[in-house]
Amino acid sequence: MEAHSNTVMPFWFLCFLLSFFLLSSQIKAEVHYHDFVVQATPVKRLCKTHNIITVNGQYPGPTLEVKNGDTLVINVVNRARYNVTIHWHGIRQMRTAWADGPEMVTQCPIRPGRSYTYRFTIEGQEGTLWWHAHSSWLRATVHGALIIHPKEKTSYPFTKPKREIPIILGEWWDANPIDVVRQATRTGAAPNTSDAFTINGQPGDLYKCSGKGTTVIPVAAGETNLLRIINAALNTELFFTIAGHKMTVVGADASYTKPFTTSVLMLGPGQTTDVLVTMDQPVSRYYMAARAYASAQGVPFDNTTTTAILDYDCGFSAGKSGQGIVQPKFPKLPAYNDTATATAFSTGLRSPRKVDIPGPVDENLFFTVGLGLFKCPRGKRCGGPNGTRFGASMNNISFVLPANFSILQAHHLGVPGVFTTDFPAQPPVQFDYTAANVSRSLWQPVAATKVYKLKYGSVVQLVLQGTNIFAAENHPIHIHGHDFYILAEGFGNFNAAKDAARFNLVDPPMRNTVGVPVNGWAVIRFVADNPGVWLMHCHLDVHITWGLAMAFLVENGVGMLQSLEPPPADLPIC
Ligand SMILES: *[C@@H]1O[C@H](CO)[C@@H](O)[C@H](O)[C@H]1NC(C)=O
Ligand SMILES: *[C@@H]1O[C@H](CO)[C@@H](O)[C@H](O)[C@H]1NC(C)=O
Ligand SMILES: *[C@@H]1O[C@H](CO)[C@@H](O)[C@H](O)[C@H]1NC(C)=O
Ligand SMILES: *[C@@H]1O[C@H](CO)[C@@H](O)[C@H](O)[C@H]1NC(C)=O
Ligand SMILES: *[C@@H]1O[C@H](CO)[C@@H](O)[C@H](O)[C@H]1NC(C)=O
Ligand SMILES: *[C@@H]1O[C@H](CO)[C@@H](O)[C@H](O)[C@H]1NC(C)=O
Ligand SMILES: *[C@@H]1O[C@H](CO)[C@@H](O)[C@H](O)[C@H]1NC(C)=O
Ligand SMILES: *[C@@H]1O[C@H](CO)[C@@H](O)[C@H](O)[C@H]1NC(C)=O
Ligand SMILES: [Cu+2]
Repeated sequence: MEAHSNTVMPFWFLCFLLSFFLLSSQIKAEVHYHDFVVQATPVKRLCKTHNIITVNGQYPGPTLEVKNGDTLVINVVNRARYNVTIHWHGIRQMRTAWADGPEMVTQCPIRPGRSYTYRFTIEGQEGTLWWHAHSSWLRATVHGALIIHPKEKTSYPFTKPKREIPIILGEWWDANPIDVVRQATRTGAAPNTSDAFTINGQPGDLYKCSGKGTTVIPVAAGETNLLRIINAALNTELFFTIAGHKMTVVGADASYTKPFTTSVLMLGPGQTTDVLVTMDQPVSRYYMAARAYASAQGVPFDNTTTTAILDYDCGFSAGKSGQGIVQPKFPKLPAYNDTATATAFSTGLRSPRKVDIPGPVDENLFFTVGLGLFKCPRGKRCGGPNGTRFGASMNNISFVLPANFSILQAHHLGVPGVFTTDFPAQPPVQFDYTAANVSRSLWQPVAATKVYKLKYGSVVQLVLQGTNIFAAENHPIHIHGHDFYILAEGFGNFNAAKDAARFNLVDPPMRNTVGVPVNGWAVIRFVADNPGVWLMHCHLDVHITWGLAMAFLVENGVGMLQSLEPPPADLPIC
């Protein structure tokens, strides 16, 4: 009897233990450790080899896959010859602003030969985000996907897709991008436009010397796949489409959306879109393609087209039956200036169900966003229009990064003289923002490091108003550390009396980057529930270089859980 029960008990117990572990492993939060070595890596594109800066020798960089609730610990080692920082785009970073990454805003750069460990937890986010360098123009090649799965893989609010495929749209210069921005900064002229766009690092069949490397995505007839599309391009908003296939949008910027079907997407740099695509076409090969949505008139842009191939039934393309390679079908792309299509896409996005809109509003803010021109400093020659140098601003303040302390550090340590807290809540001068003839006396902004202070928990409504100074353009405005609801968007000047009636207070989409329509406006609302310093900027790097940025300083609330954590011991200092 004794022997019998001895053999039965452990077996029974083992089963119990096993099922316990299986269950708990599905819900238990994990800690993911990674090493990111930033280094020069030879990469050949468009017939030429360049020593580009990569993470771990990969272009695009490694994909991070985590679950909601997990913690990431990423040791970034800088073996490149440039200063670098890494930003985890769209991650809320609750109380961990020290890990957000924008250079001189939340940290000093990681110098060559040094390292810094970013540590943060994913809290209540699911979907597609990405990471990228946030120092000079390094993000051109230093970027990768950051995919957040639900805690349990079965809990997507849509049928579980067969495959999940990251599609990273990039921008390539046949030059060192750092040289390109340095030249522009030196001369004051507009930087050179890029030479190619890429899909998962490859320009595709329409560029010289590129056909062999074209990205091929194997799929099988009948299955439904999830494409996680990221616009990692530096300076270009992109249309994206697939020959013969409709896309059902189910998420954007790691927030789920009410499913809607479209044949074309528009993503500004920084934005992501998750789409379901059913492989319901005859077995063959189909191009997916991306090219510019160039909303500014008379401004040069890269007018090339990147492609990748959706390949039904792996091996078909190799000509199994000896009939040779099938020429993929090519999709129809919108015209470069097709603002109607861009608008139809952005206004088609909705939250999946009725949302509890934060209110009442504590802070009613109105910020202009746009370009400007600076007079050339005495004794210099400038390469901008008529001998000026390009600038850009929010509420006429052209943002300048501090030199000796990050803003967050200066705030934390109480160092004076690094920034001021007088960023204006309203434009200092009211004018017809979108007129064709904005007076020249208004074109030159003021260079300064100003932040806007927000009380912990305050509800912020912000009107972002594009201007027609120099050139109107669709600006993808990104806020660090916060998601926001987009209540409305429109063209011309925002009119509070008239346009408040257009606010969607039922199911507005939630995003971290909003495309402010060309010569138009967008209204967003968010809760400042994350203490720290949070950069808000245009995600066209050429515009942030010119100063199209500001920062919110969110004060601590009550107690530890509403306060910024202490800085990590290895935080880089200047
Ligand atoms: C920018 O383009 C001009 C004209 O093509 C060229 O002379 C210059 O070298 C380019 N700059 C960089 C940094 O590649
Ligand atoms: C792209 O621009 C170049 C010159 O800027 C022009 O010659 C060419 O026709 C354009 N290509 C397309 C596809 O629009
Ligand atoms: C777009 O560009 C085309 C050709 O350059 C032009 O004919 C058309 O008027 C433009 N459309 C808009 C909406 O600007
Ligand atoms: C440059 O100067 C010319 C001649 O005065 C003027 O017509 C043009 O509008 C100016 N361009 C800009 C961008 O200021
Ligand atoms: C940074 O520190 C240096 C050396 O102390 C000083 O000369 C400089 O003025 C400081 N820069 C700023 C923007 O405060
Ligand atoms: C701009 O044009 C409008 C309409 O033509 C005119 O009423 C206004 O005075 C002009 N404004 C400036 C600053 O020239
Ligand atoms: C920006 O500020 C400068 C300096 O005060 C002023 O000349 C200019 O008119 C202002 N422009 C706007 C749009 O407020
Ligand atoms: C790199 O960062 C250090 C420390 O902040 C700074 O002193 C140096 O000027 C930076 N180098 C470049 C090239 O920006
Ligand atoms: Cu960003």
